[in-house]
Amino acid sequence: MKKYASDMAVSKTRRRLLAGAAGAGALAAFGPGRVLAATPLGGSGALGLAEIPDGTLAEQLLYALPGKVPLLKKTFRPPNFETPLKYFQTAITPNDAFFVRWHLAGISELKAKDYVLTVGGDSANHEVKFTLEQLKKDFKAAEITAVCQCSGNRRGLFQPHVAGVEWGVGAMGNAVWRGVRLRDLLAKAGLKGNALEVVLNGAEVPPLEKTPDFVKSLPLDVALDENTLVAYEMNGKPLPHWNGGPARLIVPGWTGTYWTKQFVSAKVVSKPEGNFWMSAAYRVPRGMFKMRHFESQLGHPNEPITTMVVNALVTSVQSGQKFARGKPIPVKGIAWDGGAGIDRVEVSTDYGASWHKAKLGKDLGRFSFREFALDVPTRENGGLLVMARATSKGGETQTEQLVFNPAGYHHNVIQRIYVEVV
Ligand SMILES: Nc1nc2c(c(=O)[nH]1)N[C@H]1C(S)=C(S)[C@@H](COP(=O)(O)O)O[C@H]1N2
Ligand SMILES: [Mo]
Repeated sequence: MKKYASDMAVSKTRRRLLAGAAGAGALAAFGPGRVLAATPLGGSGALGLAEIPDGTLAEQLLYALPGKVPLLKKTFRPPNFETPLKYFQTAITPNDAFFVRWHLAGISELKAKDYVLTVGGDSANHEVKFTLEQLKKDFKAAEITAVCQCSGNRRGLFQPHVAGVEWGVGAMGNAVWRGVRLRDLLAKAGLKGNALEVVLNGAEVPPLEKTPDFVKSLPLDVALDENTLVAYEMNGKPLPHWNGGPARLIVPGWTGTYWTKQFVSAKVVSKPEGNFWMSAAYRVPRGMFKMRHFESQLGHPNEPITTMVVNALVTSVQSGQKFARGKPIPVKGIAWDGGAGIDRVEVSTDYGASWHKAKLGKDLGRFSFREFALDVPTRENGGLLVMARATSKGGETQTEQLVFNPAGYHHNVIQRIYVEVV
């Protein structure tokens, strides 16, 4: 079994951090005490989750990139911008509100007329090149509704705190993507029998020589999956520059890191891709999460993050909000997972003692956000803890306690929103 130098370092940090996590887990346990410590509306509550540490939000401001509505600024260089909660009130996220995540500051200004995707590699029979025009004209178009979610969505909620972009709940979005199947392009190149992975690269180049280029890889079967697309349209419009225009990869069910933007190079290879972004970054302790395993990239003690875990976001109720007694509280939101589809969302207002099934919205496919709604009664004055819990058709459900990992991935703890009935 393959061993990475970086695994050793992660292992040491992990032991230290896990020791801390035990304490934090106890703090985050069910109970009004913890919940009452929530910041008032307008602070962390404005994001719909009471537990985002204030430090995370102190430097946060709304900023409009060209072509975008004001988004929550995380960093300018590289551009990392999060979608505000209100844009998740519907299942499809508008293009101009869709989150933006880049690793390197030097984003290419690549125009549609100059776009060329090269498909080759040592396990391809030959190298082929496609312009945007050719992708649109020479191949059958395919369309899919799918969630793009950063592995580190909700990292800002981790306790203890971990390093990285301190995302709240909006490092995700759901769109209708249109493009061509990657497998149709790979077929033009021809695959050799020893093909193992497909290595993906975008147009940007690292600003400093010491920063490794952002390169990812996928298992061959995922690259060949009928749902893996090279998309040039998002919600019926040309793909926005910030979201990877002229064309990007869509890997439904898999976390955003594999969704290469300004996708210009696919190399079919016979050996596991070993660059920093595969061997050191985007990895989780091995076996910690139930997800698809990336067989050729397994290591000790960690493995790559792959498919998303089941999750839900309440969009109609915020911590600290007051509701009039006698009128029901409309609990609405969205749920999603790594591709099994959503089986049910249940709501509790009694600290998890009883759960009530919400009504699910229109089914837009197993990779899409699914809306849910339930009116909960307000019989007496006082505090209510609103929780919503999604379960996938694969039988997976959200966790009550944080599954701590040092990179801050896969946060799918059931939200606890404390409201008051007056
Ligand atoms: N070329 C390129 N593609 C990229 C990235 C990047 O830094 N460069 N970041 C990835 C990550 S980690 C995520 S979460 C998604 C974010 O997509 P978005 O900016 O359209 O929201 O793009 C992915 N594709
Ligand atoms: Mo990401």
